[in-house]
Formats: sequence, structure tokens, C-alpha cells
Amino acid sequence: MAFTLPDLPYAHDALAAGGMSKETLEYHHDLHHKAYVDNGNKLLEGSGLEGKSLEEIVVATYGDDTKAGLFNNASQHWNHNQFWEMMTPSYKAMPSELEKRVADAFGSVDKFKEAFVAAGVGQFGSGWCWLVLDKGELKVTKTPNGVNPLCFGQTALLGCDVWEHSYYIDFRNKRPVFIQNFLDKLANWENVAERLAAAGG
Ligand code: MN3
Repeated sequence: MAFTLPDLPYAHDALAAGGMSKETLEYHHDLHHKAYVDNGNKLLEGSGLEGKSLEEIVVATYGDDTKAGLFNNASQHWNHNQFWEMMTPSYKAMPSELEKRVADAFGSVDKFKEAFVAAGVGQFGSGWCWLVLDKGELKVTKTPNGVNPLCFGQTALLGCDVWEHSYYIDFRNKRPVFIQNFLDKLANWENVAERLAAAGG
């Protein structure tokens, strides 16, 4: 099954009030994400994995040096599919049940946010920082390049793209400010709660 670029779940200018500009989404979705889809499709051809789901392809190619290009593009396609859904133009505070769960796991919501920002800032070069469910436990993690929680059997609850293309137009070199803003103004906490519930967490 070929990869296809999904439409954004909101207009390109819908996140501008939350700090992510129309220009960023035009570059990030229409060009960067599209390139992962197009390159992934070229590499999928003849790989023997054509009939597999995107998730199966990511897991099957992780750590396989002979399929590194397919892994990079397929995993980045999956990551961006999640990332668009993990943001919302109508930001709301965490649902109370999720808030309690996060506070139980990290000490407080602020401590969780500190750990999430630190993970993203501590990812040297390109990559992602995540809130994951790992064997029933909430954890903050970071991954390089296109690597994602699927590779470790974890459920991605929230992920922030810390590649420079994700923030340079709006925040220039200020990655910590971008990630804090993502948590405070863009994160779709209802989506996080849905993911947690769907994972039985
Ligand atoms: Mn990106």
C-alpha cells in the first residue's frame, strides 16, 4: 500500500495564534512531510514490504542497515501523521483524569513539562521528544532523526518534532521556547487522553 500525504486536520493558518505560522506549516507539511511520502514510496517499491501497513514497515526496517532509507522516510511519515493530530487550534488544559495521571507519574504537570522540554533540548541534532506509555508506565523519551516509540514497543501519546525545520521560521534558534510553547499553546491533550485510553493505559 503506497504512502499518501494526509491533509492537515486544520487550515494552514489555524495554529498561528498558538505560535506556529502558516509559513511553517506550508513548508513543514506541504514540502517536508510530502518529501518523506514521495521518497518512502520510491524506496518501498521492490522492498518486499509493499503489502504491509505503515506501522509494520517502521518496525520491520528499524535497525536494518540495508533498509535504512525506507525506515527513515516511513518513520518520518508516521511521526508527522501523529504530530499534526497532536496539535490543536483550540487549545484546552489537560482533562482532569490525564492531569492526575501525569502528576502521579512525574510529581506535577510542571515537572512533566520540564522533563519534556529537557528531553527535546537534550536531543543533539534532529529528532523528537515524546510522552509515551511503556509497559503501563508514563515516560518522557527522546529519539534521534526518525526513530519513534513504535521501534521500542511503546505507545506514542505526545510527540514534538525538534528538527530545525519544525521551529526555525517562528522561533529561530530557540528550541526550548518552541517546545514550551508547544506544551502550553498547541498540544492536543484530549488526543493524548484518547491515545492513553485506547492503549488501555
Ligand atoms: Mn518534521
